[in-house]
Amino acid sequence: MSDTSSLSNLGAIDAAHHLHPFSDMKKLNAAGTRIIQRAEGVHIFDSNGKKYLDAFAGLWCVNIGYGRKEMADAVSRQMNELPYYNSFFGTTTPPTTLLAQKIASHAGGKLNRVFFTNSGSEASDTWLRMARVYWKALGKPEKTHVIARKNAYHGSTVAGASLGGMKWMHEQGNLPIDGISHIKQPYWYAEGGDLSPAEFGLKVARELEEKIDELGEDRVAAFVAEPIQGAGGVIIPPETYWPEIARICRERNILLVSDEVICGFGRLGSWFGYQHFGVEPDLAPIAKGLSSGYLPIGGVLVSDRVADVMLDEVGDFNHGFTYSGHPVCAAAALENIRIIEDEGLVERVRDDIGPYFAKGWKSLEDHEVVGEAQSVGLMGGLQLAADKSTRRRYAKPDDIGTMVRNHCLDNGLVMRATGDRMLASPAFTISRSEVDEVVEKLRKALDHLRDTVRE
Ligand code: PXG
Repeated sequence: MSDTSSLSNLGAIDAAHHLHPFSDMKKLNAAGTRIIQRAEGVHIFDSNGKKYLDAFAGLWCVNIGYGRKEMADAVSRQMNELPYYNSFFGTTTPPTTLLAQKIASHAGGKLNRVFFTNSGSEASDTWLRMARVYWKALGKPEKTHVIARKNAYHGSTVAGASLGGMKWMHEQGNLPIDGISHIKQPYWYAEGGDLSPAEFGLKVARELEEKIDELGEDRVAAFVAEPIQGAGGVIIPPETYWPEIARICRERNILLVSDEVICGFGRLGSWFGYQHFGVEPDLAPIAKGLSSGYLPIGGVLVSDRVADVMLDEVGDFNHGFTYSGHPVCAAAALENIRIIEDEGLVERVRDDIGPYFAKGWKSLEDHEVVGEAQSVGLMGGLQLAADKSTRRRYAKPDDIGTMVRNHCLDNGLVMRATGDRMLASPAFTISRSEVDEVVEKLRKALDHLRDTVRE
């Protein structure tokens, strides 16, 4: 579809036939949809030929950048050799098995096995069932409850959206399903009050302990959290948070589940987010960066603790998808990981471009409308504030964030806004001058906010 004339009525066709995810279709159809036609490196181009620097890597996923010919070649080779075969009835395919081994080689510790899915949402459904099956096999059929966090995102299937802590998602479709509770998120800026970040981190972690006491330890199967909450606004927990969570899970004998869908495969400058925070989960859903979004694939990393019980006690796990471990998607993921390894991209994020990004991002904290600007690796969250001296927030956070985001878009920069937080997660291949451009364009949008909104 490189002939732009053939795209001239795509907008009308889209309005007539295409229902977009997470969208108000009436409003979108009235405004008109943006058609993204091609991409290269960190840039995307729309059907009018307008170029944008994509500081969001698609949707937190195109970590090796766009336009990698090696990826197209690897996929094409696999399609020609074996486009599909399942792994249900005692079979597998070479890329599927080799990918499981490759992922385990980076997972470290006792995370030695992978169950494949097509997405992060399916990974949520998968680990939830697996955790319950695990406890039942150990003679604890009552240990089914999961504790998750408010404002978390774990997907959009019935289980994924229930595990997630987004109220506005629960309101549609009678969610959450039974057996899921949500505790506070470690969002110090908005909810920390007079506590120091370190004190607040401990306090919210200990809500887990309180919730376990309330429910009864023998009823709680697992706790799930993103190492850094992504869609919820890049909520970076205080340093005290994760070690305390790990202690509680260990002492109370509940499974720790680290949702690695965004943080996995290098975004924080470590192969997995739990490694950055120095904890080891029992289960870890993955997706996105596993294939850098070139093809859909996800999965669940399974520790020996759980796998041993599944193998020795459970027998059949009655769960799986037609495309679990799809060979072409697995070939894409293998090639993606080869690129990350060969180009040292995890190390680049940790030692080079991550620190460079952090410096530029942090420099925005001097701006009048910025409360704080934090990042880990190439994941940045910037808090907008009406009054930074008191941490007072704007009255209409969604409008404010959208205004900044739209200003960026008009100037050729793709960012994401969650309420009054601006989020960045660029490709690991972004250059220093491209990082400078992100910071400069975002600063201009912040100026625009300062000059237009007076509260
Ligand atoms: N867990 C996490 C932490 C995620 O970020 C999922 C699970 C679900 O993955 P799938 O592949 O089923 O989408 C996600 C997905 C946003 C946005 O606007 C974020 C996601 C998906 C869609 C939009 O930030 N994350």
